[in-house]
Amino acid sequence: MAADWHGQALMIVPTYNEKENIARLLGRLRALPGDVHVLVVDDNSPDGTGGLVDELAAADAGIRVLHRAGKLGLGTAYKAGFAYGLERSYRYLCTMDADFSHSPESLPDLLGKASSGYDLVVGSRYVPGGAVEGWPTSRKVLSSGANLLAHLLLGVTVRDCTAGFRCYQRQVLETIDLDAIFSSGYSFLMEMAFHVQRAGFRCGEVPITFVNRAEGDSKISKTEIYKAFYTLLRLRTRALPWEWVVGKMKARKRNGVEMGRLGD
Ligand SMILES: Nc1nc2c(ncn2[C@@H]2O[C@H](COP(=O)(O)OP(=O)(O)O)[C@@H](O)[C@H]2O)c(=O)[nH]1
Ligand SMILES: [Mg+2]
Repeated sequence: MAADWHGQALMIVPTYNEKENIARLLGRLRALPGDVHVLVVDDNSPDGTGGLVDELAAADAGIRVLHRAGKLGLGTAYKAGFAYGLERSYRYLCTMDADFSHSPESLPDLLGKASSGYDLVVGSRYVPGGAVEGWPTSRKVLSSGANLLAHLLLGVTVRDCTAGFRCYQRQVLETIDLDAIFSSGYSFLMEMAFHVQRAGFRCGEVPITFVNRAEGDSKISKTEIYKAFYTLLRLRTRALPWEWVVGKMKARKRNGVEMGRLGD
């Protein structure tokens, strides 16, 4: 019997220089049961990833590509993909990396859990049965540290809230104000997990084995790491430090005006 997600899922794959991976990834995604459609969001990759996907899309209506002018960040790539999926009738909007760190064959597990009543399902390294292979210790510490802080500072219950292997039910993305998500890069993932939980949606995880990429280079930079910690702080205080200062100044001005009026 066909699972109830069959024919209703879109996989969004952001790419920046993934020429060595993308054709094989698309092949494996399109070989899955349930006719999962794939949208590649390419930021004008200098290695020609976008052009390669154009060729594959010409031969398969289940593959589409969104070309953006330049490297605009992972978070905004997800947002562009969500907008595409929401304009169409997809019920499940999924995301994954292009580099095989996320196994395409685990996707039916995520979709199965989502269709059993979870609004957001994360392919997780940090639940029993999950694992990380091939990462240096520094990267492991960073990832665990970010997750621990998200848990302690923000109360995020998803154990792997920095993971990009996800399945959202469409109502989540219709409800969350995506324009209000501040992060444009990797921190987007943490910020989304926070907002989805806060909006009262049911979040679940399925264990995956995350395998470090064999081809191409990671695009995460030191700046993205600083931004992640900044995002934690920002969400904790509910405002950027300068937003807080501006807010105080505005409040003082308002009070001043009111006191002035009282004195009239
Ligand atoms: N469109 C787009 N994709 C990006 C950008 N930065 C990273 N990616 C893609 O996002 C995914 C995750 O990036 P990756 O380098 O694998 O990060 P890591 O797994 O954290 O080391 C990959 O598919 C990248 O090609 C970006 O600025 N724009
Ligand atoms: Mg990766």
